[in-house]
Amino acid sequence: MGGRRTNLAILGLLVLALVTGTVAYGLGAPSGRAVVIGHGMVGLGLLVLSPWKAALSRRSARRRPLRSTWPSLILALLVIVTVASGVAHSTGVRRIPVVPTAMHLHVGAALLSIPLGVWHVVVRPQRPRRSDASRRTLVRAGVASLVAGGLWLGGEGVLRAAGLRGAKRRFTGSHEVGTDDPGRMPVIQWFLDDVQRLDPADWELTVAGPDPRIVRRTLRLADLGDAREDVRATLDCTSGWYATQTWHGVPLRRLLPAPGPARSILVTSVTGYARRFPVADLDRLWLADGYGGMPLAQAHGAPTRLVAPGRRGFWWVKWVAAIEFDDAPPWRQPPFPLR
Ligand SMILES: Nc1nc2c(c(=O)[nH]1)N[C@H]1C(S)=C(S)[C@@H](COP(=O)(O)O)O[C@H]1N2
Ligand SMILES: [Mo]
Repeated sequence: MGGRRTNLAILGLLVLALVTGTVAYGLGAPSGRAVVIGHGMVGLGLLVLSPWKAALSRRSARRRPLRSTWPSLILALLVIVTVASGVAHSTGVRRIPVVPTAMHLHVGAALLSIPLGVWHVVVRPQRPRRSDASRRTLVRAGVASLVAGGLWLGGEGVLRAAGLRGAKRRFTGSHEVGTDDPGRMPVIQWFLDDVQRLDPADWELTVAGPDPRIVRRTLRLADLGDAREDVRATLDCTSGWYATQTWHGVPLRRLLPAPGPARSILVTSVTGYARRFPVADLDRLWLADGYGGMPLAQAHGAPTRLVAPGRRGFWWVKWVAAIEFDDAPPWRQPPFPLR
């Protein structure tokens, strides 16, 4: 394979990896399984091309002084770490030295590689040629996809044959930890939030209707009373684990007045961490104060947290302080929390 084509193929795979990885990160429903599988195939595709790319890089590095090649070396290292930690995660490795989980390393190295990758494309451009858009390229891409798909299936077979934890990962790629055993469930802060230790006796929830001037109420824990029901739901964190629990909570539909013209529901934590949901989710969200027959632990959101089946963990706001109807559309928020 020519050097130019190899480089373009690598670039294409890196872009695909970022897109599928980002989508997979937000994914909560099994219908998106193909994206996660595609993400794995792209990673394996990079592995397959790596010997060709390594030869090209060695040649290029020999022609240039070290001061102009070190950013490329760091980029190569970051991509290698990203693929290796992705493979490690898939096999079932969770803990590795220094970083909290293999998934943290995977995402961290990938994010760091973006600015270097952009720089690399700018200073070492590879122009596609008109002749690249040929049937031959299409056939090659098809063969490459088949090879990557075969490798992916082979890899899954190996995980199964070796009885590795990775064989049982969920459609999101997450591993089971602490199902029906909340004490074993990890405690995860998205980014910068601190674990809160709140006194249930003092807890107050602000509930505001479509027009806060008309409906604004304060609820206390005792008010949840008999409206609680059991919900079997899976908390699936983007750091690569999931746990299914029987949660005890009140459906938001029963806590909130009719949505009226509101377009979204804003759920805010005492810490300021917040997520905005479409009003259609009123029937799919619960305010929970317990799981498995016991009250929530403080670190898991006591006195109350949101239970959002079918949504990734970062939607499950802990230490809920306010639930408000709002005119803003549900998409008016960063796709992932920023704090
Ligand atoms: N207030 C607040 N709620 C939060 C978070 C946070 O950082 N702050 N992290 C979210 C993330 S990323 C996950 S995976 C779940 C983890 O819940 P757990 O700590 O009970 O396992 O809480 C979510 N709710
Ligand atoms: Mo998470």
